[in-house]
Amino acid sequence: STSSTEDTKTDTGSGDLITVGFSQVGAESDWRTANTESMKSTFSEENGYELIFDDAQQKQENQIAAIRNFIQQEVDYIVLAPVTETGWDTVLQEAKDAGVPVIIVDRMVNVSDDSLYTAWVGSNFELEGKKAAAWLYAYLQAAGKGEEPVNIVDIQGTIGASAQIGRTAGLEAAVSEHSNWTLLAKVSGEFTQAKGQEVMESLLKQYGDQIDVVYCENDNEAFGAIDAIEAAGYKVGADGDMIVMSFDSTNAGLTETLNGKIICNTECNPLHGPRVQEIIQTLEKGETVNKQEYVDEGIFSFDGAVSVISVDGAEYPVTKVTKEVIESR
Ligand code: GZL
Ligand code: ZN
Repeated sequence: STSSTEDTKTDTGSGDLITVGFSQVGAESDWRTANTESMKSTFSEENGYELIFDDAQQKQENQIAAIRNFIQQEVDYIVLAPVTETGWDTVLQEAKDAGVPVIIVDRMVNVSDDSLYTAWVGSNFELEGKKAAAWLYAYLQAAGKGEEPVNIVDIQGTIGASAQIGRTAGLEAAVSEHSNWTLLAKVSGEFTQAKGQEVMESLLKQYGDQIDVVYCENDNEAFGAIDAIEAAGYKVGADGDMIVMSFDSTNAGLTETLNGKIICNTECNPLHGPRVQEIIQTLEKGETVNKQEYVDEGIFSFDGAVSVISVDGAEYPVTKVTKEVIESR
């Protein structure tokens, strides 16, 4: 496979390390980099692990090859961050037949038999989308624009990734609820800055200043979209031509939220390392683990006009971004 597999263990020969094979999606975004860092720092040799890391460069076939490689190497555990939800049954069956437990992180796998994985740790992506849409509704209400027509474009993530499916679903549920909201277009920005800029350029050619809201499904797409919007001579922000919303709340994303170019940033917690370690430690003791565990996530805004939102009857505080908020994370 063209992916890079690095074995991070310096051979101590001690043999008592727990060997973990981690198949990571790629390095497409700041969020992904933070997620990889969390896994590498958790599964270190001093913590008692040998981590075999594989970067699949966003290609499922590379992830499948990496999993087969881990099975050959007789790792103790396989951790998979699946690029998209489908196409995993065969290789997960091979891992099951080889007796290697598989832990899914971040996005979900859509398999015929969920005994093909032991546990999943990640985000409630549809809730993320619903939170962002609820913030938009409250923001427009607070600005006295609750009844005005609102034209939205959705720069989606990698099509078929749980984060894309959930964030798009959350927005579309709100669009169907608010008759004055129109979803002009949904186009994949593949969670990258380059593609986000390219997609925004074509959306501006097609819709220009008809666009009121740019709903970016991660920070790197938002950075690209902002560059395209400003290059076309428009202004982003509360008092600009259009507002840009985003997901991930990476440090770079919150910095753009602090300066108002991103007006609302729904957090996506990349720190799966500790959760996965808890699961492995529980399994090592022969105990059972929860099938699904959601990580906690907040929502940030530039404009403190909205301090709380409600989704499906539950309330979520909105944190106004400050320098201190960014430094405290
Ligand atoms: C979300 C994760 C997404 C991030 C993007 O948990 O799957 O993939 O939102 C990343 O930044 O590319
Ligand atoms: Zn998330």
